[in-house]
Order: sequence, then C-alpha cells, then structure tokens
Amino acid sequence: MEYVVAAVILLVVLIVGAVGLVVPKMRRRDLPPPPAVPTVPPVEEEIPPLIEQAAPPVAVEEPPVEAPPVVEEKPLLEKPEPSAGRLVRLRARLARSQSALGRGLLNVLSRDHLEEEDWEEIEESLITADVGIEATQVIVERLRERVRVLGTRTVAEVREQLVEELVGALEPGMDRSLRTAPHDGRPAVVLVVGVNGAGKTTTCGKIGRVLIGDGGSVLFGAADTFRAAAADQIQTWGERVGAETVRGPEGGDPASVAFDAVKRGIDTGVDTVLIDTAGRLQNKVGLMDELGKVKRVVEKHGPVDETLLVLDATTGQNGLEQARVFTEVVDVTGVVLTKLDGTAKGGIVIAVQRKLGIPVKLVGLGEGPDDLAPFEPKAFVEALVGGDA
Ligand SMILES: Nc1nc2c(ncn2[C@@H]2O[C@H](COP(=O)(O)OP(=O)(O)OP(=O)(O)O)[C@@H](O)[C@H]2O)c(=O)[nH]1
Ligand SMILES: [Mg+2]
Repeated sequence: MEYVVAAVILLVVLIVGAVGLVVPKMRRRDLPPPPAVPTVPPVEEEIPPLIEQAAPPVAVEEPPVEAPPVVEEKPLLEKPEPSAGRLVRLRARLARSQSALGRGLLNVLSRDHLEEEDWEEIEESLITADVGIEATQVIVERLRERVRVLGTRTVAEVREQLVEELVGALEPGMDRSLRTAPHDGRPAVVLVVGVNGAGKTTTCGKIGRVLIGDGGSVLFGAADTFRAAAADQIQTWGERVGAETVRGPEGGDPASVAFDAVKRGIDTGVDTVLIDTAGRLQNKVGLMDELGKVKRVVEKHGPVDETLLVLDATTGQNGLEQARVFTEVVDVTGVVLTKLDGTAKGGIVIAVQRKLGIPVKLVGLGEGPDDLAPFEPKAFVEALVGGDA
C-alpha cells in the first residue's frame, strides 16, 4: 500500500513537472513576433533624418549665398563715356570757377580811355591767373597795339580781341593728338610720369576709360611698386572697366613690371598699354635712374609712343619748376594739367606750354572717373574768359 501511494505521488510530481516545462515554451512561441518588429522601425526612423539634414545645405542654403556676388559683379563693369562732347562739361566747370578772370579783364578793357594804370590792372589780373610774367607782357603788349589801332571799342570787340590773344598764346597749331593706337602688330605704349600727388594714377585710370569709351582696349602696368596701395589703386580703375592690370611685388623693380606689362599687352593683343609710375622726386639722379631704366627696358619691345607729364594746376609756378626736371629726364611728349576745376587758375596752361614748350594735351576737371577732357585752346579760353561765346 505504501508503495502504491509513493508511486501515485511520483506520478503527480512528474505530470506537474512536465506541464511546467511545456507551458513557458508555448508562451514564448506566442511572443516572437513582437521583438522582431520593433528592431526594424528604429532603422527606418533613423534614415529619414539623415537625408533631411544632408539635403537642405546643398539644395537650399548654399546656392543663395554663392549666387549674389556672381550676379552683382557683372553690373559693376562700367561703360565709360566716349571722349566726344566732354568739352561741354569742361566749359561749364571752368566757367564756374574762373569767370572772375574774364569779368575783371573785360571790365577794364571796356573803359572808354585806357590809362597806364588800367593796363597795369590788366597785367595784374593775368599774372594772378598764373599766366606767367613773360606771357602776360606779350599778351598785354599786343592788346595795347590792337586797342590803339581799333580806336573805339564795344565790349564784344574787346572780348574777341582778348580771346584771340589768349588763344594765340596757347599756340593752337601744336599737335595735341594722343598716340594711343596700336601699330606694327603691337599695342601703343603710354608712360605716365610726374611729381607726388599730381594725379598720375587717377589720370592713367581716366585715360584708360576714355580709350575704352571710344571702343579700344587697354592694359595697365602698375610700375609704382613702392606701395602696394598704388598698385591696388590702378587695379581698381581697371576692374571697374574690365581692364587687366600687371603688377609686381611691393618694392620690386618698376622697370621689370613695365616690361612685363608691355609683354602681356602684346600677348593679349590690347590696343594700348598705360604705365603708371612713382612720383618721388628725392633727387634728379635717382629719378633719372628709375624713369630712364623704365623707358629703356620697355623699349626692348619697341618705342614708347607717348610720355605724359602730369601736372597739378594748383601748384602754380613752383610746380612748373619741379616739372621741368622730368622733361630733362624723359622725352615728354604731352602735358596733362589736372585739378583745373575748383580753385585752379586756368592761366597756368599758358605758362606751362610757354615754359616747357610741350603741348597740353588733356585737362583734369575733377575727381570723377570721367572728369578728363582733350584740351582745345579755343574752347578753353572761351570758358576762361566767360561771357557769350
Ligand atoms: N579736383 C581734382 N582732383 C584730382 C584731379 N586729378 C586727380 N585728383 C586727385 O588728386 C589726388 C592724387 O591723385 P593720384 O592720382 O593718386 O596722384 P599720383 O600722382 O598718382 O600720386 P602718387 O602716386 O602718390 O605720386 C587724388 O585725391 C585725386 O582724386 C582733378 O582733375 N581734379
Ligand atoms: Mg599714383
């Protein structure tokens, strides 16, 4: 009996044990799907953010940042005015600042009887206008003679005589053309020289614009290598009109920059190479060495076509003395008289030509990019004297 009870208990224990093993397995069989599903969605969720992050910088943010400068640079290229018609503005500017000379002279000249002191007054007005003593004496002498011969005079007659004498003193027959046209399969070469601050770089830039405005092409040579700013200055002028600038290292050899500029001009086939130089005038020997070398080296490519001496009209007779040194160092072919706007005394044009014996070819009438005009004696004198033409 005891054996039978023990066997029953053992059987019960076995059955319970078997059930305990089978039920958990069945539960696990129900669970497998859930763990498999959650592992996939996290992967899918992580991918989209990566794509979203990569996309905006490329497609949306970057192009707007890079695009505007490219679009803005092109309109910055300016189209300079052609040179024709600039004298109209020259007249207006000179008339504004200089008509006092004309008015004073006409007043005196129109008096019924001209006494000795009237003539002295006329002389004074001309000298004050920077015409120079020598030229003034010649002009007054001729006027006295004409007035004596003519007898009675009207203001219009007197004005006409004065204009004629001043134009005559400017030697209207002088050749004032600029040799800027290419020839013999190479560009014309223009050297721009002058004392510190006379307006060389500005004038170089303005001439470039005149030539481009008239349909030509130019290249600038930044042969003022003493300051990097000097090269930057001319390069800025060039960039505004799409002209190339050849420059060298700061403190480098100006002659080698000038040489490279002409070479580049030949290679690229431009019409004119304009070379800006430094203006320090420590001593004549130094200047002669530097400018002489620039000219010699450039002439390995062919002759320099035009050497323009830039002169500040406001420096008057003193400036003239300094300028003369340049004419002894290089073969100056033309004068550019700058700063004739404002307070300049226009009579300096007469003194410059008389003293240097070189034609004034261009006049600077302001700091604006197109404030440069070809010099024409008659139009200039008309503006200087003022009143009706
Ligand atoms: N009012 C007026 N100012 C001018 C004229 N030409 C040049 N200038 C001014 O004169 C100053 C000197 O001009 P630059 O062209 O730098 O003179 P620069 O001879 O090259 O001077 P350096 O290189 O220092 O020897 C500048 O402020 C110009 O704007 C002009 O015709 N009228
Ligand atoms: Mg300069």
